Amino acid sequence: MSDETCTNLYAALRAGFPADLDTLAIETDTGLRYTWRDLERGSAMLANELLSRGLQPGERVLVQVDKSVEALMLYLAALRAGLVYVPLNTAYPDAEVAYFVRDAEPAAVVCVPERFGRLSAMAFAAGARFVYTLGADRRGTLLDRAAQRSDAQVPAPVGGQALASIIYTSGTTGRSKGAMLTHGNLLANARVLHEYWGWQRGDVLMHVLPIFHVHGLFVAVHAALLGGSPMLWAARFEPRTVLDGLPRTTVFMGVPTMYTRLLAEPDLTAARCASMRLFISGSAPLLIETFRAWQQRTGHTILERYGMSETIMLTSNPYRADARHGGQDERRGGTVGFALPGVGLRIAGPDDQPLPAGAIGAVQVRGPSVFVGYWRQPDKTRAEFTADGWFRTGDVGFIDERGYLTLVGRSKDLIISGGYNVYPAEVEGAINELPGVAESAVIGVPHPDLGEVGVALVVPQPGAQPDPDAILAALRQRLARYKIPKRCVLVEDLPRNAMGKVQKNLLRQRWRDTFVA
Ligand code: MLC
Repeated sequence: MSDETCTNLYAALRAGFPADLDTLAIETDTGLRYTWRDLERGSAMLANELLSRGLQPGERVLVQVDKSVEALMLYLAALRAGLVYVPLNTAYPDAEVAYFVRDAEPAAVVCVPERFGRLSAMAFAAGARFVYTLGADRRGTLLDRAAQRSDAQVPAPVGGQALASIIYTSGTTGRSKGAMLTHGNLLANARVLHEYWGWQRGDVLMHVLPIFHVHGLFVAVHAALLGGSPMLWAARFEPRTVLDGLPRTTVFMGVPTMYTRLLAEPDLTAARCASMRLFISGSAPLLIETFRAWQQRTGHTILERYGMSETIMLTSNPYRADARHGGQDERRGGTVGFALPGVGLRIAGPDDQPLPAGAIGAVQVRGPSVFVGYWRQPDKTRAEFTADGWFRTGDVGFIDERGYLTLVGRSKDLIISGGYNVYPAEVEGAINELPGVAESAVIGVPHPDLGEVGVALVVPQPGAQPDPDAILAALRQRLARYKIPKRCVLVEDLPRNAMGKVQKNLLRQRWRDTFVA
C-alpha cells in the first residue's frame, strides 16, 4: 500500500464516522453510551497525554487491561500518536507478562490498578518511562491524566510502512514472537473486509470478543468504525447478552465456541435473528454440525473466514455471489472460502512448489495484509517465508477447482481451544520443570464446548509419584488459564518413532474420547 493511500490508520477509520458525530457509536452491556464524538475526543486526549510525555513515533505502548471502551480509545490514541500498540491477553500471569515487557521494551505500560505494583516494577526495570493504570470501572491514572489534555489532535502523518501494532503469538519452540503489523497492513485488510462483507449504513455490530487479539480488535472494530456502524459492546461473552441484543443487531462475529453455546439456548430462534444480516465465525474450525444446526435454527448461514495474527484475514466464504467465481457461490460449511481480493493463496509441496487444485499441501500466502516480520527476530521471520516471498501459515489444506480453501490439518504442533492458540511445547516446558517429572507430552483432543483442549501425559521420574492435580495447580501460577490442560494423566512412557520423536498422533488416537462419546 502506498503512503499516499495510507497516512494514518486512525485518520482512515475516522473518515468512515457518520457526519453527525453526536449519534450513538457504542452502547455497553452496562448501559453506557458513547457517541462518535466521544471516540474522537477521548482518543485525542489520550494521544495528547502520551505525546506530552515525550513518547516518540515507533515507541511501544504495552497494554494489559480489561475490555472497555476506554481501552479501545487507548488503541485509537496509539494509532493517532504514531505509537506501536502492544495488547496482551488479560489471562497472562506475571511470569508471562515479564517476558513480553522485556521483549517489547515499551516506553509506556498500561495495566489494571490491581497489578500496578508488580507490573510497574518489571516495566521500569525494562526501561519503561511511564506506567499508567486503567480499571474496568474506568478508574486509574491514565484517564485522570488524559482528562487534563486537549481534546483536539491531528493524527501523526505516518506512512503505510509504519508499525501500528505488535501482536504476540506463541510458537512451536515455546518462546512467543511479536508479529509486527503496519498501518498499511491493517488498513488494507479493513477496507477489503468492509467491501467483501457488504458493510452498509444501518449496520450494528454485536461485539463480544476480547480486544487483545486480531479477531476482536482489528477484524471487528475496524469494520465497524470504517462503516460508521454502531456497536453493542459486551465486556465478556454471555449467551444471554447476545440473545438480548440480537433484535437490535445486524452483524455478529464470534468463535465457534460462542456459536455452540448460543445453540444450547432455547431462546435462540429465527424470530430473534430477524434483523440479522450476517453471522461470521473464525479463529478456530467451525464444525459442520454447528454450521447446519445454526442454519436450521436461525435460517442464517454462518460465514466462515480464515486468518491469523501474522496476516490478519486471508480467505472468506462469500457474502454475496463472488463475480470472480462465476457468481454462483454459496457459503460452504467445512471450508474457509476464497482468497480475499489482493491475497495470493497457494498450496505448496515440501519444496515450496505450487501444487494443482485438489492436492493437499502447505497453505502459503502473500498480500498487503501480511505482516512485516517478527519483532527483533529476523531469523524466525526468514524461516517463515519461502525464497519467493510467500508466508508459511503452518496450516495444511487444499483448494478445489472453484477456489474454496479447506483446511485439513497443521504442520505445526498447535492446539486451538475456544479460539485461543495453545502451543504444546510451551506447556510441556513448564511441566517438565516441575519436581518428579521426567517428561511430558501435551496433545489436543476434541471437546464439545471448546472444540479442542489439551491433555497432559506425564512420565514421572523413577520412584516419583507426582500428583496430577498438583501439576495443574503449579501450571496455573505460570501460564494463562486457557493454556492449562483440562486433564493430566501419569503414564509409564511415551510412544516414540525410530528417530526418537514422540508419536503424538498415537497419543491423540488413544485419548481422543476423553471428553466426547
Ligand atoms: C476459557 N477457558 C478456556 C478458554 N476460555 N480454556 C481453554 N480455551 C479457552 N478458549 C478456561 C477458563 O479459564 C476456565 O478455567 C474454564 O476454561 C471455563 O471458562 P469459561 O467461563 O467457560 O470461559 P469463558 O470465560 O466463557 O470463555 C470462553 C470464550 C473465550 C469462548 C468466551 O475463550 C473467548 O473469548 N474466546 C475467544 C478467543 C479469541 O478472541 N480468539 C481470537 C484470536 S485471533 P478455570 O481453570 O479458571 O476454571 C485469531 C485470528 C483469527 O485467532 O483468525 O481470528
